[in-house]
Amino acid sequence: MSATTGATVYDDFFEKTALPDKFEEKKSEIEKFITLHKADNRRVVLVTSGGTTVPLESRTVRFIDNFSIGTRGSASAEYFLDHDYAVIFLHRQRSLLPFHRHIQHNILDCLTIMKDETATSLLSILQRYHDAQSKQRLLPVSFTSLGDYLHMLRAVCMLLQPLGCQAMLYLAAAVSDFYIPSNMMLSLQLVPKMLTPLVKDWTPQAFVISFKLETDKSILIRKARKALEEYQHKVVVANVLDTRKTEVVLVTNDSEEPIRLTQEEVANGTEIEEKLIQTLSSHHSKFCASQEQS
Ligand code: 9Z3
Repeated sequence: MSATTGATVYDDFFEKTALPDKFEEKKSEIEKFITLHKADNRRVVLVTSGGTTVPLESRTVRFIDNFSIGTRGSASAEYFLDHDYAVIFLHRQRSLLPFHRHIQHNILDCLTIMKDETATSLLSILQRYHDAQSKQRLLPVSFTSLGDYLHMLRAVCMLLQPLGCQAMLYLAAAVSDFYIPSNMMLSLQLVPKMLTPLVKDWTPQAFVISFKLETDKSILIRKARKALEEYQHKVVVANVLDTRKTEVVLVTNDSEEPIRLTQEEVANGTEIEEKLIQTLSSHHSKFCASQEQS
């Protein structure tokens, strides 16, 4: 039982949920990655991306899924790399991957494009990809089910602890609210809100950013503020389903900062994640500076 949260619901969930395949191997790979970048005093961000599944039976043929294909997470990971972060990319298996996303679904079009001037942009993506690979800055780790996701999330958070404020958590995955505790009975249960132990116990010193997704704009900021109050983390990125690619609001304890793409930026293919990550990276620097002073 956790001394800080005093709550067993979290432990209960983990006890009832099987460990992901190759859990120990994945953990030791992540630990090596973190140690490597800690030695260079580099900031490390955990980006979560894509949707979790909730299996309806033990040999999973049928499951509950959600819409997210991981555009937000995979694009954000690229911009974090541009800002010199090392990135642990915890993503839903077969969802979009950083760099690969530019060609993943249209390889034939891309090969055709290679013949004209648009090839320049693909070459720059290739260059950034090789850079990330050769400097070992990007570690993809996959999950499928809600249980796998939460086990991996907890494990990565614990491993990030030695980095203190140099660690950032960027929780963009679309996480199911419900799970099915037993295969005998198809009853849905509320998933415990893991941000509580995450902020209090798993990575108390890290810079934690969560996302709030709504379909109704009029309640968005209120809900984001409620999450900040409840979990006591640093930033909520609030977004509405239909406009998430052109507008988000960064909500902190004492500010509300809209980030938007202009029509011109939309037309020239700028991604909102470019502006978002630039802003968050500077918030993170200020946070670390304030921690080091105190
Ligand atoms: C988000 O709000 C992400 O921005 C999206 C990205 C999932 C909308 P895509 O993959 O979509 O680019 O298509 N993620 C968080 C969603 C979520 O589950 N939020 C919970 C909530 O709103 C809190 S953890 O209550």
